[in-house]
Amino acid sequence: MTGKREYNPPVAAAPANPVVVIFLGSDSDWSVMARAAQVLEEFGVPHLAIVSSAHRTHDRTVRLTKLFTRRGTRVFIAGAGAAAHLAGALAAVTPRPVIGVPLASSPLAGLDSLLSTAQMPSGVPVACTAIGEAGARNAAILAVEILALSDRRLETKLLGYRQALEREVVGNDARLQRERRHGSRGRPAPRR
Ligand code: RP5
Repeated sequence: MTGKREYNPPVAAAPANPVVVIFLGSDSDWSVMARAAQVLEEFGVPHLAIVSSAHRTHDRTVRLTKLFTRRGTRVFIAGAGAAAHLAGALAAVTPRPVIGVPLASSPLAGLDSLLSTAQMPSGVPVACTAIGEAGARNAAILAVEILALSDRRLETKLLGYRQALEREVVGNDARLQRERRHGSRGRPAPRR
C-alpha cells in the first residue's frame, strides 16, 4: 500500500439515468459513434456517451457499467476498434443487452474488431453490428427496437421511421426510372 488515494475519474456531465449508454474505446471513435447518438436523439431516447477503454481503463469501464446498470440503463452500446474487447467487457458485468460496433480504426480495417466483437464465448453474448457508420446507426436502431418491446410510443415511431425509409427507396427508384427514360442517367463507361 502506498497510502495514495485511488484515482477516481469523473463521469461526463450527463442525464443521471440514461436509458442507453454508448461506450467508446477512444475519443477517436466519436466521429463514427456520433451516428448512434444522433439516432437516439431522433427517437428521443435519453442517452450518454462515455470514453472508456476495455484495456487502458479496464477497472473504470467495469465500474461505470455496474453503476449504470444499477441506475437502470436498459441497453449498452460499445464501439471499439482493433482488438475490440469493449462490448465483451461490458457484457461480462451486466445482465442488460450489449450491442458491439466494430470500428475500422486499425490497419486491418475493422476485420479484427468485427471478429473480436462477434466471437464471444458461449454464455456471454453481445449483439454485433456491421463495421463503421452503418453499424453505429444500426446499433442505436436495435437499441430502440429492444426498448420498443415495452414502449408503444417508441414502436409507433419505429414504424414511422421504417415507412420513411421505404418512401425514400421508392422515390429513388422513381427518379432512376425517370432519368433513364430521358437519358439523363448515364450509361456505364464501356469496358477497356
Ligand atoms: C481501440 O483502439 C479504440 O476503440 C480505437 O478504435 C483504437 C485506436 O485508439 P486510439 O489509439 O486512437 O486512442 O481501443
